[in-house]
Parts: sequence; C-alpha cells; structure tokens
Amino acid sequence: MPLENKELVNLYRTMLTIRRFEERVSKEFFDGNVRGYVHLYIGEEAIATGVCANLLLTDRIVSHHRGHGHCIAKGADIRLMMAEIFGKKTGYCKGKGGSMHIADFGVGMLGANGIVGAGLPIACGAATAAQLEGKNGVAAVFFGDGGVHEGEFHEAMNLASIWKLPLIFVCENNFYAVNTPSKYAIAIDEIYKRAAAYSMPGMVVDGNDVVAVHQAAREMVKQAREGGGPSFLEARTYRWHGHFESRMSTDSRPPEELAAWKKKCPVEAMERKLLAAGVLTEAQLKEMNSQILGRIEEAVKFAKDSPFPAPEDALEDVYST
Ligand SMILES: Cc1ncc(C[n+]2csc(CCOP(=O)(O)OP(=O)(O)O)c2C)c(N)n1
Ligand SMILES: [Mg+2]
Repeated sequence: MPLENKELVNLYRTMLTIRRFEERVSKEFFDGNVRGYVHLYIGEEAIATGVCANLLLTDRIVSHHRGHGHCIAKGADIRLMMAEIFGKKTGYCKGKGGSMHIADFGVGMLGANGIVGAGLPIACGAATAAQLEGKNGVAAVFFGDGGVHEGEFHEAMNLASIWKLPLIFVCENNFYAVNTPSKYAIAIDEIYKRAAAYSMPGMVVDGNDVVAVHQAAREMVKQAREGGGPSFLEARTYRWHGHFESRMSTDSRPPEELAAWKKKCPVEAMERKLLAAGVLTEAQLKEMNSQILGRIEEAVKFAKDSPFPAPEDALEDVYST
C-alpha cells in the first residue's frame, strides 16, 4: 500500500531533523562545546527513519555508538539529547554518559551503546519482554556491518529464532567498521544471507531510500506483531563523516567513493520526490527547515545555559556489581 502524503512528509521531516541536529553537533564539537566522542549518522538517516516510522511508542529499540538518528526517529527530546552531548546536568544521563549512552525508556529507546554488538542481546531481552506482555509489541535492534562478526550477533540471531521473538534485526551496512572494509572482515559476500542460517527471512534494501526501508520494515514489523518471529534487514548506506568527529582525520576510505554516495543523499532524494509529486512546495520545504533549525537552536541554548553536574554527584546513579 503506498504511503499517504502526510506519512511521506513525516519521513522527510524526521530525516531533516536528524541531518540538521548532527550538522549542529559537528559545529559545536569543533567549537569545543561537546564532551567526549561523537559518531555522526549523517548520510544514513533513511534507515532509522524508515524503520521507526513503523513502530509504536510502546515498541522498543536498541541502538549502537552512532545513535542520534535512532533516538530522534523514536521520538527522543532533542533538548535533552543536546544537553547530554554537552555533558550537562539536564541531559538524558545527567551529563555523565554523553552521546553513546543516550536512552529514553519513555519513548522505547533503550539506549545507544559503545560496545560493538552489545545491543543485540539487550534487544532479545526487549523482545522477550514484549512477548511476555502479550500485547503484540515488537523490538528492533540497529547495528553496523562491524557487529555481524561479534559472537553476540550469532547468539542473538539463534535465540530470537528458536524463541520466535518479535524482533527486527537491522544491519546498517555502511561497508566499513572504522577503516576496515566489510569485504575484508566478513566471510560472506552479502550480509543478509546470514539470516538463512538462523531460519529467518532476510532482505537487502537501499538504505538511502526511506520509502524502500519503510516498506521492507513494515512487512517485518507486521510479521513480528502477528507472532511470526524475527527477521533480518540489511540496509546499505554510507557515512559521510569520519568514524567519529576529530580534528585529526584518520579516514582512509577513497574520496571518490564518498563523493559518489553523496550524490545519493537520502534527504535530497526525498526532497526531490516530494517536490516532483507536488506534495510540498519549495516554500513549504523552506518553512520546515527553518522550524527545525529553530528547535535545534533552542536545544543548543538549553544545553549551553544548563550547569555541569557537580563534582560531588560523580558517584550518584553509578551502578556496579
Ligand atoms: C567489542 C568492541 N570492539 C571494538 C570496538 C571499537 N569500535 C568502535 S566502533 C567500531 C566499528 C563499528 O563498525 P560498524 O559496526 O560497522 O558501525 P559503523 O561505525 O560503521 O556505524 C569499532 C571497531 C568497540 N567499541 N567494541
Ligand atoms: Mg559500518
């Protein structure tokens, strides 16, 4: 079933929000306002957007180190995100977690995660919870091509399959783990084929086409809600920035490869589609952009005006076993 115009506009708005948010995070990083590492999702926005648009507020997702897009697509508050990235007390983790630990249980975002592959078993837990609750809830887990050769990946795929968990595995294949090409690191030519080894449907999709991602995920979410068990979506894409923001570039990917992918920008592609179909006018696009920039400006102001956590709070909310 084709998407309604309102849904197309929402997909575009979410992608543009992620893009503008991260462009600003990058600027703030180089202005010296960001505490800790930030891994940007710029270029990959269609995946989080297309998948999460099929989820309800009560459904749960688990993210990874490049997690801002997943947070925004699931409905997290960009003010609290920005404050956390700035290391401020008003942030999601009271300024003690930074970019890689943002979570908002209230919107079903169970957390970014700095350990490659570590979100996968957590997602099995979330999907088990949904199964036990018996309300047709589902979970989705996002991970990179670098995650699929971690042991946890195979354990999670197997467990999800034998327990028929309502879980959608979303592999964001941007062809590199830092500078290691996936061709070198993964002992299979096409990642989605790994699904067959765990008796679950696997599919590959153009990860820069938000409508294609949405459609593929819709089928998988439907199957999971109806008790049909897990599925695996490989979405191919490319990151535009280095592995993380840094003054010292360590990016060894061929510049012509990046240039070719930039021509396939997911945000611009959707913009062209909306204009050609007469869904939005140039003026409406401009208005949406300035509304988003306004919200981001407000988030930055909130972050800048907020205090840092006090030194005496250092051990509060810290758990250890
Ligand atoms: C278990 C583990 N090994 C290594 C690292 C260091 N590391 C952080 S991100 C990363 C690459 C991840 O690549 P991928 O999963 O493809 O995600 P991408 O960065 O491409 O989005 C590595 C090796 C880590 N954080 N955790
Ligand atoms: Mg990768």
